[in-house]
Amino acid sequence: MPDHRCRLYLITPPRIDDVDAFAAALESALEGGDVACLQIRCKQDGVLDEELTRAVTARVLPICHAKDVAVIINDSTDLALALGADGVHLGQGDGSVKRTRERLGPDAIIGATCHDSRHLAMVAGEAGADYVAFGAFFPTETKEAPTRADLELLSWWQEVMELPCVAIGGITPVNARELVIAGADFLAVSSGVWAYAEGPAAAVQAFNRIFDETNG
Ligand code: 3NM
Repeated sequence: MPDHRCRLYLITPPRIDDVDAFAAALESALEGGDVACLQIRCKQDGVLDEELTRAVTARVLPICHAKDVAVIINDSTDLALALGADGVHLGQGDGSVKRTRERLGPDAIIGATCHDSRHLAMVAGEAGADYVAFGAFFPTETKEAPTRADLELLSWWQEVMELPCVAIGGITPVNARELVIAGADFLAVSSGVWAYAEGPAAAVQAFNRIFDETNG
């Protein structure tokens, strides 16, 4: 059992056609229970949609900040700076953690995608990342995930490292429990919340119930 409570790390849906409708869905989701942060991930065929990122971020920042939910921009330090977000999530090709820290300052949240690699995660940690993300744990249609990560990686990281780890990829309330027990500090979820049959608020509630039950 983990000795601290796992938290939900929301990721925007793979498509946002209507920013206001998404804002309403987000407000509903945040009524469902605790959410640590929202990652704004607006990509079309793997390419960052800058205009949509700007529109979504401007719309959701006040909603998130009213609920103490941090806003993290996927891939772009420039946009994180320009939009006044709380941090950035870096893919392996999105620039170095060290340089990003210099640009964003000590208080910004900087996360790093580390796939299934202990080595990449240790490098990111050394460079000053605030969290490392491992995945994909389960099949996902949200992204063409290049690697599959396993529970043993989470357990090892939790045992050896202080730095928080985020589990990502295909996570739903049905498969979340084993990740929490293995040692994930955060579960990063997109479709497991937005496509949940009973709606996003019920999904957030279901995840939080699991976090309560597995909190050692
Ligand atoms: N990164 P869903 S998997 C954005 O493996 C992302 O690095 C992944 O969305 C990785 O919760 C993934 O819908 C998709 O599977 C997450």
